[in-house]
Amino acid sequence: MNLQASQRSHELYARARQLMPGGVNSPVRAMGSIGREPVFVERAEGCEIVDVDGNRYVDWVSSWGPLIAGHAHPRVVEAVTEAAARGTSYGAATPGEVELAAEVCARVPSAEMVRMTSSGTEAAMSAVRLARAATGRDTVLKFAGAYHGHVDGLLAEAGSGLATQGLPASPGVTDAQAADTVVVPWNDRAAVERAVAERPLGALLCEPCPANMGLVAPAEGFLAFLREIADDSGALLVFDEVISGFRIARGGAQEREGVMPDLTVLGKVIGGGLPAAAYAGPRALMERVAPAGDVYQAGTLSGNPLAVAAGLATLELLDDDAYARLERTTAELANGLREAAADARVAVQVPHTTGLLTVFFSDAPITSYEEARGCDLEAHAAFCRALLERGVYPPPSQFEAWFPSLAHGDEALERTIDAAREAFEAL
Ligand code: HOZ
Repeated sequence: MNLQASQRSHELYARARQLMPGGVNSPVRAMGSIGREPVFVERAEGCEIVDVDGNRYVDWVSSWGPLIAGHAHPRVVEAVTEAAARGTSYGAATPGEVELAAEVCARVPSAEMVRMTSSGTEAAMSAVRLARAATGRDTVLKFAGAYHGHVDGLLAEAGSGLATQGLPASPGVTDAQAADTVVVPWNDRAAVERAVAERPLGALLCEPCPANMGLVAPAEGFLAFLREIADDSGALLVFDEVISGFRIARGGAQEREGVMPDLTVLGKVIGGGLPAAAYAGPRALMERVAPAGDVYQAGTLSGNPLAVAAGLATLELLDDDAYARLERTTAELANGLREAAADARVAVQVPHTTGLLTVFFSDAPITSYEEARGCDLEAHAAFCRALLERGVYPPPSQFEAWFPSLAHGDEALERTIDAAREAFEAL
């Protein structure tokens, strides 16, 4: 498919750079790391986005995860429209929040109580605060390449946008905040054991299905090992399921892997495309949160009625059949990309799980952030540019994941795999 010249996107980008840092409100959208200008989106429907120049793309970003049902799903649009007509925000309790909290507790195995926030960053920050309060310990452990939002103390060796920009950490984080975080390599048991032996840790924080350094699965038994060492050392185990929650299974990675955290951080799907996130856990722990307890956290737009309506409408669509379809779509996409690369004699790894995959340009499987950083990023960038030129919108960074949705059908798969075949051949 030949696209129109991106004249309007180009003009908007020039204007945007005068008004917003880098011309965007979140760095990866600028597409700088793949060596091109951003696409400015006009509208979206199902699995397609349409840019301001009238170009249509099969969208594999899906707003980075919330849109598991696809863009502008009629049930979600209807729920949000109805909610908006009743008022957009009250700063007061609503019945919808109770319903959504019940739905989260019914789905996420370790959740007995939920506190909603507006973003995953807030939810991760608040979960860590609660873990510190509960253990009386300040230091938390995180993994290199994991991303838990832009919480000051958690930016060290973070994946996602920092990895994309090649930033090891961010200026502006105080030494004291940085000193409260220990970073160890993902899947490295000995490094975790050493960190735990060195000082008391309040929390072991991980993405149980890491997708912010690209998709890098936990090694066999690694999550169970984390559960055990957390118990033995008195640290809390915190799972950041902002991406994996409600996506890789009904109850997220904890259900799929059979390992229960003390606290779970949720985001993305829970808001169905509107700003919502949450943290959840057992009653005894969650009742430390104000006003039930003494750990303070609040938000004007927390539990916003539009976001709650979108989240509930989205979760209603996620039954067993939906997960089976999502699994099939993801597997077909992963297989198609692998075959297209093999036919073009390009070495790639395409790890996938339900609703997530990453294309790594490497001849060996990726098990850590270090290995992810060692992949051929130039080839990845060229691949992304070639896909965009052919009407396929991939995540414009290797340190992210592709997000198949329920709206991606056979035609989208075929268009994508055909474009990928040409893109691999062009490399
Ligand atoms: N870093 C976010 C994905 N992991 C990107 C958010 C955005 O640009 O919308």
